[in-house]
Amino acid sequence: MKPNWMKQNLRPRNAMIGCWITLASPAVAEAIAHCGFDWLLVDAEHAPNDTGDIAAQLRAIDAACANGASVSVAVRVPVNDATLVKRAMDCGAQTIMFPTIETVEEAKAAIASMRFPQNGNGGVRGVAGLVRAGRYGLDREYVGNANQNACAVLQIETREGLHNIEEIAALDGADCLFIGPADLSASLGHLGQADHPEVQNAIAHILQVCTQAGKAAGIFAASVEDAARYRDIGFSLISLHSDVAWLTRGAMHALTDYNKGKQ
Ligand code: 3PY
Ligand code: MG
Repeated sequence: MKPNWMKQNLRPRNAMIGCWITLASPAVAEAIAHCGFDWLLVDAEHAPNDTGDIAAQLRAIDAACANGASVSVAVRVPVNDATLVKRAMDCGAQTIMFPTIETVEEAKAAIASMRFPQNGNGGVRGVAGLVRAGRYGLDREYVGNANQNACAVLQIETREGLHNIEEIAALDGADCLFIGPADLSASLGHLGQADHPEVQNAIAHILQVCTQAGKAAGIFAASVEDAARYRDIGFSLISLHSDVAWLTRGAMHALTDYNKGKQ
């Protein structure tokens, strides 16, 4: 398996621009993989993706990469669960995003679920080499290299996560803390108001804690303007919205232009 580009490049202030893949469609994943983003997120939290769907989208993105694209992939599991992490990693995911990490114990469990037990690392990932990630057993080095390629992106998106942020950021193996603005706003009592000053202060605080801990911070951006602002203040992993947003916005934009021409 190739080294994990995202892990190798995750560091404070090194912005990588990405896109959420939510449409549960290998063709859409493949098409967006050709668009020039640095990374993509195959979402199994809110999108209707089971393990087989994740595998199909990873295959499609790999096909794009074999055909000229260059993009790294993360998979968001629906919940912090070692079995789901194992299955996504066996399919080929090297970077896992965990929703709603609230305590240091949850963060430790997430990190452990990504690692094969080795040298007392606390890893609990079940071992299989005969899986897609290990080229069905033909990659003899897969099992030995998998731990060093494992990249944990932990979502901080609740009041409790915010409260425990220093401890979580200090953990070895917490490669990136990623803000979910929608859930964070709701948890802070401001549903649908990511621009609320309390939410924006929380975002600034998380970024500052990450920077002090030498960790990369990430965030989902709802617009190009937000994404550029997050890049300029030092976020590393930025998602420029999603496949579905670009599809619907593009369609509406084209239709508006067409209708203007009729007047
Ligand atoms: C959130 O905003 O809550 C996310 O998880 C990312 O969109
Ligand atoms: Mg969320």
